[in-house]
Amino acid sequence: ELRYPDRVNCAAELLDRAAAERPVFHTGTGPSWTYGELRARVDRIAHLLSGELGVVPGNRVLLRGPTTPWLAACWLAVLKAGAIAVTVLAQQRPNELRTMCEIARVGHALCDVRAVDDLVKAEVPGLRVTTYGGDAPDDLLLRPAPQEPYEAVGTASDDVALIAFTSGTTGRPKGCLHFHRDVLAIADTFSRHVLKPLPDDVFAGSPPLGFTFGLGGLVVFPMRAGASALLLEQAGPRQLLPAIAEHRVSVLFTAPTAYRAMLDDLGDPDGPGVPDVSSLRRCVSAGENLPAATWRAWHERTGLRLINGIGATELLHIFVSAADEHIRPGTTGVPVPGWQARVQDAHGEPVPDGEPGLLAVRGPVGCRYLADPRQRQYVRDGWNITGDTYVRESDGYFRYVARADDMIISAGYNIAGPEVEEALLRHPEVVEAAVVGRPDARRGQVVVAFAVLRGGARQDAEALRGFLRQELAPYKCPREFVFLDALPRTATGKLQRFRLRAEGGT
Ligand code: 3SK
Repeated sequence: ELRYPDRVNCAAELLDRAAAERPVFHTGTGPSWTYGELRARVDRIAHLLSGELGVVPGNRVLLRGPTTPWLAACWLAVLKAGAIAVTVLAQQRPNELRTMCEIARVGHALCDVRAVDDLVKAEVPGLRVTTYGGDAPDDLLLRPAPQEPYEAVGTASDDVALIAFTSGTTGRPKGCLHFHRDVLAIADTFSRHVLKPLPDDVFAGSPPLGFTFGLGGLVVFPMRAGASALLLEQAGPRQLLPAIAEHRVSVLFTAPTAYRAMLDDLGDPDGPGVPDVSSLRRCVSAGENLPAATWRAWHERTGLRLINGIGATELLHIFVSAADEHIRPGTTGVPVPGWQARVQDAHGEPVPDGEPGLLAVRGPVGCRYLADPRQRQYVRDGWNITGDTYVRESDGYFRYVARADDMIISAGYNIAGPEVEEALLRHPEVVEAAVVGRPDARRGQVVVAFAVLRGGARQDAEALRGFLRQELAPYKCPREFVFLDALPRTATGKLQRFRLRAEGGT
């Protein structure tokens, strides 16, 4: 069991893990930061927060900006000063920002000057906005501040450190409260037991710091290990590949879609100008289902065993996964040490191995929605119900079936959309696929497939239909096909199936 002292400030813990001269953050453009430089910059910001900005412990401070060392420094300073970081995404629009500020009762904001317009447009009553990274005299980084070390506020281990928002794939955003000890717990469970990071590791990835997937992978995990991270403002597959080669990235965090896109760009290992990814030793895939075909293609091309995982903003990070030789393609893995998982029915009764049911987990971090009645659906009898349908195999491995609300019932058959998507992705011309059920008077629902094709491929629904008939039982085969340029996704990269359900088919 994980034990932390009654008083612990997770920011101070993370900042003190390495010698001053060790690197902590690299960027695509400027010089790297050392732990010593980061500590000094965090302390300056913490002095300003608790001095002239008037922030007191327990105040909620919104953080908004592209992924930069300064955003990470602001996050650490807010926590070190005993305040609560409210993390949002740079893509969120004024009305979304206003809602989140209202829910979290945010009084202050630290905002990258390049992202401030939408925050101003949000017109949040009483919000005091301080920008950083600009040239105005009142810019956070240009204000005179005490030079001496800042003594971290002695927060309790169960004081709230951050509020992370999730809207899932639809609906009013929910603010998830997480404690100082939770931040350490995600590093001491998933990172420690699955990633097993070393001080010389260089972490990188696509999720932004406003998404707890990125906060863990790019700040908490590397710093807990005294390692460093490459923080990229643009971190799509096209930017990641050259950055991996240039910065000798060794631990990578991204989603299955990005692994597929990178595979396309990696092409033939002996071809000319192929990016060098030989520095990679751990590659984490999460955010959505990882098809076995993607796992195999990555393994074949790089020799690396992709680490699959399921996480949630409600539970801060990943709770089911597997390491090294325990990884089994086509499954998510087993409960991460420190976590328990089971599959249960709608009444909370465990279902037998091999049968689908709802994934329920419990461990060192729990879901605590801020003033939201949906708490009662998420946490039942001490178990967190993630909303995913899973099967537990007889050997204890957990296999993803679908989001619970994405099961399709057509003419009495239960069809898991991801199974049909995996079959579509085996077609050489299909780059991305999504499958939904559309209401149908005769069958209840019919299966509709959405496909993004490789550039130049012919949109031929009959050919795809013929291919799928070889791969799937006839009742699972889509009745309709829709060809799109891209699939609709949330700001954190999750597929928005509700949008597809509203689309027309062919
Ligand atoms: O997939 C997610 O939603 C997630 C959330 C937080 C941390 C990690 C992950 C994968």
